[in-house]
Amino acid sequence: QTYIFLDLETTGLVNPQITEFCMLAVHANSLKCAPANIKTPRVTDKLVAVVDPLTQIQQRASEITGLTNRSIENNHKLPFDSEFCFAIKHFICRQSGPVCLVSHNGDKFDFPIFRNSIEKLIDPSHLGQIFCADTLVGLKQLNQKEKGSNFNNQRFKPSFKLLDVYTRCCGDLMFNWHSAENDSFALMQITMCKPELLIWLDQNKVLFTHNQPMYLKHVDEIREV
Ligand code: DCM
Ligand code: MG
Ligand code: MG
Repeated sequence: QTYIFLDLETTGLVNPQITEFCMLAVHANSLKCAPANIKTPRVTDKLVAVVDPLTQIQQRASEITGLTNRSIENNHKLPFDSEFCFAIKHFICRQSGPVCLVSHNGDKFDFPIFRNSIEKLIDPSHLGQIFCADTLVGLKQLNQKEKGSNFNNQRFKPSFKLLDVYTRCCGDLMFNWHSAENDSFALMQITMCKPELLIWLDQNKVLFTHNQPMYLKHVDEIREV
């Protein structure tokens, strides 16, 4: 019934801690029945917050996200604490269920990091029965299918970076990415422009608790794009 587009900014790729959190909730009625020219559903709920990671943000992460330890401290942002966890829980509970979290590279990055952060504070099952699905996996599978049916396309390897997918699907350039809200919003627009991706999400969602928490994996395993 409700898709929650989730994006996290973090301290980096190794032992990542959340620096910015965004959930953008849209009801299936708004996503599926939108007229072709409307890419922004009027009725959306958002939960966006900068959180203090309580650890050093890697330089590269600061460069791309614009978030530094100093700016977070100067603005007196609080850590990912149990109050914030309850805010998330209540945000999810306000949505008409069943709810599916949707994230780009979610299986390897956002879902396990999110799970890791909440698990320290509450039992993840307290979020209710929520599902999750990874658009990166979906778009790659759909691309394989299309390739299979078109011999001329078989050697073309498209990029699956969020901004490249956005340009391909929405026919527009994406600005200011690596902001959790902008990335979530772009992902929502991609999903609206690609009905077959929505069908894929519905057919391939798994329970959120199915994901393992993070991890200390090698960077190559986390980041494919
Ligand atoms: N990240 C990074 N270096 C990159 C890409 C990403 O350290 N080259 C980290 C910092 C970002 C986080 O991953 O905050 C999430 O990336 P994205 O903005 O693509 O969601
Ligand atoms: Mg992301
Ligand atoms: Mg992002």
